Amino acid sequence: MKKSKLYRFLTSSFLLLPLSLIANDTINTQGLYEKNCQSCHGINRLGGMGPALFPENLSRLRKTKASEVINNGRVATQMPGFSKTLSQPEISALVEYIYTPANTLPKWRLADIKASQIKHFDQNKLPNTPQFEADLMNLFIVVELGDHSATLLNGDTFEPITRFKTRFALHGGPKYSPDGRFVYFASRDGWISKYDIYNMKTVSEIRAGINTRNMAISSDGKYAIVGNYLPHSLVILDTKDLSPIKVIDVKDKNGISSRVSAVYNAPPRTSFIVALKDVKEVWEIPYSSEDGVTVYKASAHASFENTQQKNGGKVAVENWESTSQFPIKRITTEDYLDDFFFDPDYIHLIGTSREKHYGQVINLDRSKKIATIKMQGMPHLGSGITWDYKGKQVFASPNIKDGLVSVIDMENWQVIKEIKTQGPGFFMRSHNKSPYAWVDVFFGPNKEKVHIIDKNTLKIVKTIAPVPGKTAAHVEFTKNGKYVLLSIWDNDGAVIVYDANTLKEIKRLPMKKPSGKYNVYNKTHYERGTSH
Ligand code: DHE
Repeated sequence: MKKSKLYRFLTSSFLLLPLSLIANDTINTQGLYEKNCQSCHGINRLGGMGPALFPENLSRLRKTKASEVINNGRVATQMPGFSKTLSQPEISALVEYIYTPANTLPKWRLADIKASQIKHFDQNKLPNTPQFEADLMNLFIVVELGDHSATLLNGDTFEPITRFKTRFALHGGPKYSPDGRFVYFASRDGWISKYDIYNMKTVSEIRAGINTRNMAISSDGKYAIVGNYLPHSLVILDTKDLSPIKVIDVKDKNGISSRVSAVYNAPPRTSFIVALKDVKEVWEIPYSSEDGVTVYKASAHASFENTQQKNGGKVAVENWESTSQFPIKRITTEDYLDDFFFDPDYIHLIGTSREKHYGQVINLDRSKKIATIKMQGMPHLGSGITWDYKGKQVFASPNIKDGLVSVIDMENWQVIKEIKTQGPGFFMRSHNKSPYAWVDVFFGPNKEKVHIIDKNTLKIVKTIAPVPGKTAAHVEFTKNGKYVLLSIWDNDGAVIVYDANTLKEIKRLPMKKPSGKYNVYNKTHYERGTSH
C-alpha cells in the first residue's frame, strides 16, 4: 500500500467521532488527545508505540484505573503521568474519549493484508551466498530505536557490516530463519519485514495488523505467525515472500473476542503457542503436516487427554476445532496471562497476569495448570532464563516492580532465593558457557547500573555503571559465550563489549538507542541464557 493511501486510511473520517460526543463545553478533547496522546497511541487511537485505545481493547481496564494510569503513568511502559500537566476534568474527558466506541472499528482483513504486500526484490534472483566474510553464526542484529535502524554486526571483530532503515517503532526480538540467513522484524504498527542477511537487503514487507504485538517463526522456517492487538487476530504468513495464508479471528470458546498477548514457537512440539490477553485461554497451533494431515507432536510423556491416536509420540489431530491446516487446541487458564516463560523442553508454560503476583505453571501436554509459584512484585517472566544450580534446573526472572531477581526450582516450582537488586529490572541474560547472569536496573534512580550475578552462589559479584545518568540495559552473549554486549539506551548511546569472564570493557560502538541485540547462533539454537 502506498503511503498516501495508508495515510488516507488512518485519517479517514469514518473513525472520527462527532466532537459533541467527545468534548464538553470547555474542553476540546480531540485537541487534547492530539497534543498529548497521539504521538504514541496513533492517529484516531489506532495505536503506535502505545496500544490502540478503543473500548474493545480496554475490556480489562476499569475507567477508574484508566484515570489512574493517565494521572500517574504505567510501570514498565513508556506511558508517562499527566497529573502535573492536565487538569482532572481534562483527564476525565480523555477517559470518556477512549471508552467511546469508534463509529466503525477499523478492520484489517485478508484483502487489506494482501494489498499491503511489497516485494522489494525477487528472492530467486539474489545470490545464495553471503556477500561479505564473517562467521555467519556469530552475527548480531542490533535494533536501534533512536532513528529506526538496525545494524548487522560481526560478532568476532565487533565491526558493523551494514546499517539499514527499519519500519517505525520495532518491538520485541527480531526472529531468524532456522539457518540464520533471514531475519524478520515486527513493528508496533503491524509491518512485518523480511531481511536477507546474505544480500543485506529487505526483500519483502507486509502489514499484518494495525496494532501488532509480536511474531514467531516455525522451526521448519516455512511460516510466520503474527499476533495483533488490533484487530483481534492472528495472521499466518508464508515466509517465502510473506504472503498471507490464514487470518484467524481470536475468540474464546464462548465467542468473546480478545487481543493477543504474544505468540511463540515451541520447537519440540512443532507448534505455535498463543497467549490471549482478554480471555482465560492459551492456544496451541500445530504447524507441521505429513501427507497433508496436521501432526501434533506433544512431548514423550504427554497424556494426550485431548487427542485420540497415539503413534510414536505423534498424534494426529482429531476432535479439535478443525482438522484443516493450523487447527487450534484451547487450554483454559485460571487467570489472564500477560507475561510468560517456557521451560527448555516446552512442556510447561509459566505465566502471570499483571494484576496478581503469582505464576501459573501450565502443563501443555496435559492442558492444565499443575502448580502455582508464589512471587512478589511483578516478575518479568518474558526475560526469564534457566541454568543448572546444585544439580537442579532453575529459572530466574527480573522484577519490574520490586528490586529483586527471583530464582525458582523447576522441579517443585518453589522460590529458592530472591536476590536483592538496586531497583526493578527489565532484561536478564546469560550463556551456558558463562558463570554469570547479567540483570539491569531499568527503572528508577539506578537505571545506569547493571548487576552481574554468580550463577553458582546466587550472589551479585559486581555492579557496573558504564555511562553515568544513562540507562544501561539488555545484554546478549556471543556464540561462544566469551563476550557480552550491553546497550546504553540513549540517542547518543552505545553497545559496549565486555569480556564475559574478566568482566573488563573491550570496546564501545556508538549507536542510537540500541534497544536489543540478537545473536544468530544463540537465537537459532534456543540457548538457555537468552530470550526465544
Ligand atoms: Fe517489550 C520483548 C511485551 C514494553 C522493549 N515485550 C517483548 C515481548 C513481549 C513484550 C510480549 C516478547 C516479544 C518477542 O520478542 O517476540 N513490552 C511488552 C509489554 O507488555 C510492555 C510492558 C508494554 C508495551 O508497551 O507493550 C512492553 N518493551 C516495552 C518497552 O517499553 C521497551 C522497553 C521499549 C520498546 O521497545 O517499546 C520494550 N520488549 C522490548 C525488547 C524486547 C521486548 C527490546 C525484546 C527482548 C529480547 O531480548 O528478546
